[in-house]
Amino acid sequence: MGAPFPTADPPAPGEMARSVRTVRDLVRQHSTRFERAIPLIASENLLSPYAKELLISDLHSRYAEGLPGDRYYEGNEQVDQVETLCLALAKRLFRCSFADVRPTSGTVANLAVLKALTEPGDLVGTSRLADGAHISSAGFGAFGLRGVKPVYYAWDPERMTVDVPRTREILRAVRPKTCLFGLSLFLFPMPLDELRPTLEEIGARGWYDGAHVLGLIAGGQFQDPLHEGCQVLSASTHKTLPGPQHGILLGTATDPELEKKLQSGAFPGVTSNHHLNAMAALAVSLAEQLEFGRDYAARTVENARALAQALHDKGFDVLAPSLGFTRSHTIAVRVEAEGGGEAVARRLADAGVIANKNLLPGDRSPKHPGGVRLGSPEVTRVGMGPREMERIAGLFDDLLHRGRSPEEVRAAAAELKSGFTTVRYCFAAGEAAYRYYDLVGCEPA
Ligand code: DSN
Repeated sequence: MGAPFPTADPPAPGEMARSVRTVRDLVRQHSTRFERAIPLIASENLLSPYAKELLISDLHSRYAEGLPGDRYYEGNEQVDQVETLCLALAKRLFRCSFADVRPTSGTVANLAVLKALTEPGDLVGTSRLADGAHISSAGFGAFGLRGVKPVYYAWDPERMTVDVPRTREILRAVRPKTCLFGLSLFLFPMPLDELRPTLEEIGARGWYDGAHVLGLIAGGQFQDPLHEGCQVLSASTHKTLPGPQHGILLGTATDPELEKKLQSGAFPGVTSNHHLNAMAALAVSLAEQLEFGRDYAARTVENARALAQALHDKGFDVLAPSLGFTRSHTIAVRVEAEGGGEAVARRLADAGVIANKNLLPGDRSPKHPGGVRLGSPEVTRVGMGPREMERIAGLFDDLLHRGRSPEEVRAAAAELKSGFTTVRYCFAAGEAAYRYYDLVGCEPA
């Protein structure tokens, strides 16, 4: 008897094994490529070995809707203890009284906040995408899903942050109930202290999307929004905080009603299960950050500034030179003279340097970004320092100014990277030469 309902055509002999092998081969090729590359995507990082191991644990197969001690499923005793520890570590690391580790990504965390703080039709203060905001703020992103309307802050392109006097005028005129601060091209702190009196005056809540700078906040290298007037901090947990791909909500103790709303925003609002394997990996990452995060964050910022300076010295148009280029993990380079953001990012990738094209303030068309965004989290994580940042700037110079071929530069990038394939600033560091890029497992028959 055939299947009672329609099914796909049966696979050809060997089709399954070919598919499995193809996927494994492609992932191997990807891993090898990254092992030999200089990874400069500002939003990426490497997991520690102990955290990574938990991603393939049995937790991956389980459900635990609800909160510790109040679940909809049985069998969650150990999960409850892991989550309780994860929450305690998060509160300790960020010196705050509220945490929720159930959002499964930064965008999901933002949706949970939108559900908690806003109603459809509300006005919400934010930055423009062209000024570096995350796509959550866009009509085609989380803002649009919740049906809220953005009220854009004025931008100061010289200081690469919000223009305070003009933004005060906008906020007083429009009076949004919620104001979101935070960027994906996040070079300098937001002027929270300066805008706080205006937010109080108009009765708006401060909300900070700290995805990019979460590890820098934890490590005391960037502004601390929960102690500068924001009631809620949402973030992903895998950028400057080198944890698993997951999300988090953090808050202050000022409003128990708000905390309840954030919790129900997370579940059942925008998640069902919360990816328990990633949540456990996050607990390990938070514990490692309490130990190593201060040093790692300081080295990350130091490397970003060193890379910016070295590129500037080689004639690249790195933004904000008079301000020291950056106070975060990210730098922005205008590359119109080198062919524009898209062409340059592609040429870099061909040469083993992974970055992304990026819109910069003043770009005339969103389809033709004038810059590239570069980040130091991952190169710092594998132990590189200012000397290696100079060598990386040399790769840019060789490829984009001196006419070296992508093959030559790719070989030089691989040579540089070959000394840096061990993840640092984590529990296993020093215990074993852990090669992050290795894959384990047997071949399919
Ligand atoms: N897409 C990420 C970034 O690269 O900034 C943010 O989610």
